[in-house]
Amino acid sequence: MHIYVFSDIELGAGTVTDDFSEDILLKQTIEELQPCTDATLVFNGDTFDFMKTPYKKRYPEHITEKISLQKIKDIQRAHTEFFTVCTQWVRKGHNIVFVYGNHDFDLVFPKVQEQIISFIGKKYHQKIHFSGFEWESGPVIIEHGSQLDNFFKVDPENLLIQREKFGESPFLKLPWMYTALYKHHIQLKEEYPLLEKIKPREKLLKHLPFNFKRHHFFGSLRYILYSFFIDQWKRWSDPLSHMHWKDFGYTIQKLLRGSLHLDVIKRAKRKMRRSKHQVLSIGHNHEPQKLWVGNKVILNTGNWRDEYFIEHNALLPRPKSYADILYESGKVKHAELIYVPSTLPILPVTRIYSELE
Ligand SMILES: [Mn+2]
Repeated sequence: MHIYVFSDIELGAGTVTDDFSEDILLKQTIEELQPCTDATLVFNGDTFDFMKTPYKKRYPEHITEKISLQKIKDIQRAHTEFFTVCTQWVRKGHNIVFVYGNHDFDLVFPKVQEQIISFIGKKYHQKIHFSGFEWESGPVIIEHGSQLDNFFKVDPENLLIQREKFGESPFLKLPWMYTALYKHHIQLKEEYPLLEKIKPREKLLKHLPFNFKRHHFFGSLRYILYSFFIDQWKRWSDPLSHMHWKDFGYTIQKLLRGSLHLDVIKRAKRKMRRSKHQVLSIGHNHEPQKLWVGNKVILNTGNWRDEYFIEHNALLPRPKSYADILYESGKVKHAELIYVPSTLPILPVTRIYSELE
């Protein structure tokens, strides 16, 4: 069995908050894959960026099936090549698996799944699978990684809730951090779409003016305090406003420490030590990495959205990456990360300053 894993593609609707633009590169990469045996292409979460896809130019919090269905249609219109290459792949007799991430557990809605199947080709429906938050095959286990992250973990058995007050349709039970990003940070993202694509964050911070940083630090602090001490009590009947004291603790701690990373590796290692699997593939934190845990391997497949690395006076487009895993009769033959150079142009570092103007 030959498995290819791509994570964090983040296909959006072609708006300013859509961070994916290398459609041709992704299509070519998938077209050029040469599986030895029967193969499965795994899209390991955040394939679709429902989070940053607006609905009627806004970002409604109570996300029903109707809203997610419209979003997936808008995403398809902006990224037809993705669906075309999926069709080519299943036509060859191979399989596709969609694993949920924190930007796309809208995939839980049956109509969203049906719509994706119909974009790829209804007659191939048996080749297209939606596996929830995990997928396993022989010695290989694949999950996005957000379930290992305190901020984005959700209860997979209770992804939907319903409250009369918000209409008859069930809506996604988003974790607090999701709503925070969705309500508070999306404005920042719309205003400064480039900043969030730049790594490492520590280096980016050196280029930002003190007043800008102070303004946004206090903005975030105010938002967290307001959410915890006032807003959730004011809107108690809305389950999405609830902020657990643990969330409060984590966010405050992270903000004060200036820690800007998503911690998933520690938990991934722990999970791997206990697991019967030989290979774990994750994504989520956008840091490609091959890591050994004893004789087992963790492959972090990085991401496919547009990201830059600050080096001297330039913003260098980061390479994309995917996992190539082969196993035969339960034994792993190889498990590698493959890097694909980005086709985006190098930007001068001054683009940071022009965005702030
Ligand atoms: Mn993620």
